[in-house]
Amino acid sequence: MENSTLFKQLSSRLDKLANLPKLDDEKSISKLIEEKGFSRRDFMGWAGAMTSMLMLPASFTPLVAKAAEVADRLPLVWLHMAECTGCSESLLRSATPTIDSLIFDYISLEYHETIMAASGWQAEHNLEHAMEKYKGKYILMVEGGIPHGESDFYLTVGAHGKTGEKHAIEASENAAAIFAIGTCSSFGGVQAAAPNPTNATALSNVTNKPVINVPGCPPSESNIVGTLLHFILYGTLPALDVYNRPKWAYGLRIHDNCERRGRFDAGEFVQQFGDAGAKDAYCLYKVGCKGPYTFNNCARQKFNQGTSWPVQSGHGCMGCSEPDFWDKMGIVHEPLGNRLYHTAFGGLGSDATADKIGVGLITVTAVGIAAHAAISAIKNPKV
Ligand code: FSX
Ligand code: SF4
Ligand code: F3S
Repeated sequence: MENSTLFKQLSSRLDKLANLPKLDDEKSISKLIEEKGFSRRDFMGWAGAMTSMLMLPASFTPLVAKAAEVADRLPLVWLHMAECTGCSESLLRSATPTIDSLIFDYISLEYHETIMAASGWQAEHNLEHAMEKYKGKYILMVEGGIPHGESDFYLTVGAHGKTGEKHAIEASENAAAIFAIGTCSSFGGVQAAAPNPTNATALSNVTNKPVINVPGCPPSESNIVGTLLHFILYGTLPALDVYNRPKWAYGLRIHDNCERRGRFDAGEFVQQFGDAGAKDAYCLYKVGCKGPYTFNNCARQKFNQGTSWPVQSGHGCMGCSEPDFWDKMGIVHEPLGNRLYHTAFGGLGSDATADKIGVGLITVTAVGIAAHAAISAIKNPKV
């Protein structure tokens, strides 16, 4: 689509949203920004960065700013399942609030167990009320894996002791859009790791509605807010990869944008934590970095107000935005190539599962990556 046509299309959607009643007349994004000590310039800078993250031309920045301004027109329901609450923490618990986290202060968060004041019967009532009042209009974000089948009683929520699975299914029924926030909700996550005693599974396995996965354990605050802004702007689903992840965030490997990539290409590897290579920011592949097999934008977006990300802090990527990373990405501090070498010619044998496509890709890539690391060790035995 031509940029000018897209611009008009997004503008007219935002105009329609702007005409919907504000959920709180007293609140406005500009007031909130000022209260928290940001200037209009900071806000526009943030909107510019968001625009580029969403892979839109810079001329769309005013639209992204407007999308943030009308974010309060869309009610949001956020459910917690089996997880550590790291996804919410990623977004909300920064020492200094970012503009990303302000958007969540501003949006009409109708239900969120971590931050709402209500509890017990009242909380459950609020959820039912929001789902009824905003039927077909609310955005649903679900965090956490969902114990299901015979073991769904490993998770009950609220005064009625309703199972998490039932909550998730009911809330999905009339949502305008559904996002699985974090690897747990997207793919089952840590509690679905073998032997998966609670039979935890992905949100997409318990609802028949379309689910957009925003994985990462946790995902960055910018990927969560970007997801929301994308929906406000377009009102449709983003382009997705094979695991239903938005391509704007998960289209490239960690390895593609890694600041240590030059070290990798030069065959300069950390051999063990604390060695001279580690101090010189050499590549972390040999101490287990799974960046070559992991699709996410951490190297660009970073965490904690954009201060750092795993590789920058000296630890390899653990593959946390990939399905079943606990089981499939192997031992944390060992290169994946060491394991896949043995299985490359016979595939992954009995371990092959429904996401064979991804695993297949990983197998081929892993052989190449491991071969590079092995050859560079011969050429450059000191590193
Ligand atoms: Fe935790 Fe969210 Fe990991 Fe899971 O994050 S950071 S265990 S993805 O569901 O709370
Ligand atoms: Fe970066 Fe890891 Fe790739 Fe090395 S292997 S360049 S540390 S992503
Ligand atoms: Fe996760 Fe790797 Fe990013 S471990 S946070 S996907 S660098």
